[in-house]
Amino acid sequence: MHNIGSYDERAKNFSWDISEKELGYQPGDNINIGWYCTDRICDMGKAEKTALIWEGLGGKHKQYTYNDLRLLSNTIAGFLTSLGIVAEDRVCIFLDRIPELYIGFVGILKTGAIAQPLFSAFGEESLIVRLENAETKAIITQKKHLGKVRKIVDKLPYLKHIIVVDDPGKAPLQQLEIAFDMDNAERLEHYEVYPTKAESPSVLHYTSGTTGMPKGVKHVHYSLISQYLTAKWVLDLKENDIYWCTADPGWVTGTSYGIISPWALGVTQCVNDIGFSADAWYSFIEKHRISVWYSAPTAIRSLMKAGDEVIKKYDLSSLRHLASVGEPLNAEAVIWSDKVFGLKFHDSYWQTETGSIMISNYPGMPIKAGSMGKPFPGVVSAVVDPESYEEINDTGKIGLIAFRPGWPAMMRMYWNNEQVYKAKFNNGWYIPGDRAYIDPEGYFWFVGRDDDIINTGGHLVSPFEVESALLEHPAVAESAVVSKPDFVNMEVVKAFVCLKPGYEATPELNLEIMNFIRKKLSPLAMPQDIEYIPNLPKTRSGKIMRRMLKAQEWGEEIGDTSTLEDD
Ligand code: 6R9
Repeated sequence: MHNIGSYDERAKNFSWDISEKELGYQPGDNINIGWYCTDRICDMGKAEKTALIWEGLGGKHKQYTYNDLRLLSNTIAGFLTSLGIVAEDRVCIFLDRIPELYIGFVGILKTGAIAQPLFSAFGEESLIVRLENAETKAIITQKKHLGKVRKIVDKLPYLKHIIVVDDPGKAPLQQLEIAFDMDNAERLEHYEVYPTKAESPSVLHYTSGTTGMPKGVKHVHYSLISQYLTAKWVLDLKENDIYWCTADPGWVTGTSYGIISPWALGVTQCVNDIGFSADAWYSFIEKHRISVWYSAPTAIRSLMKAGDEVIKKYDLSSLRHLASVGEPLNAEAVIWSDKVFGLKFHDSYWQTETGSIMISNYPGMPIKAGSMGKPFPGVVSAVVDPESYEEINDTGKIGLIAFRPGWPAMMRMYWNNEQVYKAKFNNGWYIPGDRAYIDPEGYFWFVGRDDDIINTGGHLVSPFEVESALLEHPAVAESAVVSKPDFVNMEVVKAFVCLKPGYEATPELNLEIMNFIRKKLSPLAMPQDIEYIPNLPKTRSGKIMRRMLKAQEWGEEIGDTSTLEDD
């Protein structure tokens, strides 16, 4: 039997009390995610159960029990406290997917500080805007990323500590830097977990905006109530599961469902830091007998591309439930997974801002391939008119997805940006910025984003950030950045560039600009294609018509061009 039982029954009689009761939480109690993920599981008699199985390149392997998690997160928390980190300080984690990332996250939460995970492939520019905005006090990183941090440290007056988790060896530590060796540090049996309450801040994730700089999405410890129950009902996690979430904790899926919920449920989870290849992934599943797998459409399409033959080399019979998030999951991918694994990927839809799964296909509920499924029980959702924000009652009519605020994991604020936060609400709805329609049976079908943000391989990239970075290149006079179609990543970044006088569009310049963005921002933000044009299409008021360039890339109707500048 699935954890959710019957979706229809659950949806009829829902209250978040179900989750609060299972977690032994009562309104007004202390609630600390770090404690829930470690001490509580040990108190429940699972201290010796495996919490984390980790694999790195070159056959590296580490394994930790829940008691190890408890002690090591205490040790990290104690270390941070000894440095003077106090509640609500922002502590950034800038690490590859190594155990210190996962256990460090929990340790930070135990101190009452706010965990700020950043994707380790970020370049200096991506890093600086996020650290500056959050006024981050400490950053936990590793030797290979220290160079990027050192380059920007002088520009960050709030930064007081740079914690290096793999001893920097030859390079002597510089100002603010301090080494911390988790596996060999003295294990702290007792650490007084900070008495955070429901509304105490927990995690700060940065997400790309359409026009401005990235926004810090502030979550609170009470988010656990949503994350726990959605993981239980959507991912169907059970006592004996071996779970693999393929997302990086630099993004919200990797924390909500790659750290918090599996550990709060006391499940064994596997993590690897070995990159992608079909063989490596299938062999990981086979070796660890993974039963529940939460992944993303880009990964699924890459596996489809690798073909069906490779699957036959592996015993994947341990798999019992598959789910996906981050971008549209094509019907073909669902049909393919059913054919090759005998299991359908269950799509789920949510955002950094929502903190937990909002719309999903549930175990036991019939799947319509290509649909995102139905709202999580208790979540009031609709499709609304983009002008009036009134609910659209005609099935099949496209509008904006809307949620009635009130679920526990909802963001509480954009860091230092109340104005943009407020603009996300209208007529009593929270508006995520995506378009969809609802069919007669209540299934949601994703249509597209309602803004210019590029979703490449499930990662959001702001055209504004890429355009700003391009402007810093000496050859670039002006640019417009849009998405272009791609089989695996669904969308990739394409830049239209106007060069300054004296520069010529050569293959060398092309590579140089691509590398410039890769280093400054990240490999995700790097344009896969640059087209040089003499002028950008603009409106009469001078706004770049990205819409037109994008339509051209996607082979769509260009639409109304009456506001275009006459040439
Ligand atoms: C969890 C996460 C959120 C945006 C979201 C939407 C897109 C997410 C989707 C999906 C189609 C799905 N998105 N899930 N689009 N089908 N199942 O991905 O958070 O990084 O904030 O991205 O991703 O556009 O608004 P985040």
